[in-house]
Amino acid sequence: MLSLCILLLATVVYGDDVSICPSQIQHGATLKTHGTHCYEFQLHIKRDWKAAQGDCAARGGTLVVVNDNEEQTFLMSSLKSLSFHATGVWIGLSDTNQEGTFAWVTGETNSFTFWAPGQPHSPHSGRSVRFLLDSVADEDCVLMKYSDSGHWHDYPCKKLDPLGLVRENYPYVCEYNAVGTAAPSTVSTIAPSTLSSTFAALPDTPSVPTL
Ligand SMILES: [Ca+2]
Ligand SMILES: [Ca+2]
Repeated sequence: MLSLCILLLATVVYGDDVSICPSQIQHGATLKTHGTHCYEFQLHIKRDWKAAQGDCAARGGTLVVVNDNEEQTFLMSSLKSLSFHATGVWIGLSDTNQEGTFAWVTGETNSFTFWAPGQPHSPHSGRSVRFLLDSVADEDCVLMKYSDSGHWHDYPCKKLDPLGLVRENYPYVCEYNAVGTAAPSTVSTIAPSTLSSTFAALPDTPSVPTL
């Protein structure tokens, strides 16, 4: 318990100490911490939702799961401090598995939402048109719309034009568990100064729904 307290205290004291972030993530201005989690702001890369989630998963993370208002505020203030000025960023929320039921990529069931008025809004008039136009008709993935005060909007996960070319990709934010947070029982053997070389991977994430 004492060791856990020391770890938490260290987190508070050091704030943006990105040494608690997984070592395989490129460190720099776009890497930030909030609480015991680490956030990688992929603002200069635009991908469709599934590819964005895949990129985060490749480094042991997921698209960001916005658990509460504090995390929402942290994300928006971070985007502002990074001079973000695009439409928005993908977050790890989609209703691909079951239309109308939005689920987080980690399986977390926190109740916080920040939908824009009238959202989610998923027109289904084109549902009978499968093939390429199917993904245009559905809005199953969620964008934190920076240009709308951070409100959430459902967007097509992978928007294609009639020629099948991707026309709508967005930047995104990956979230990672920080060092030691997934295995607190082992903290007592780890001195804070050595935390940077050790981290606990996120638990296996649910498979990404087929889009
Ligand atoms: Ca989170
Ligand atoms: Ca939908």
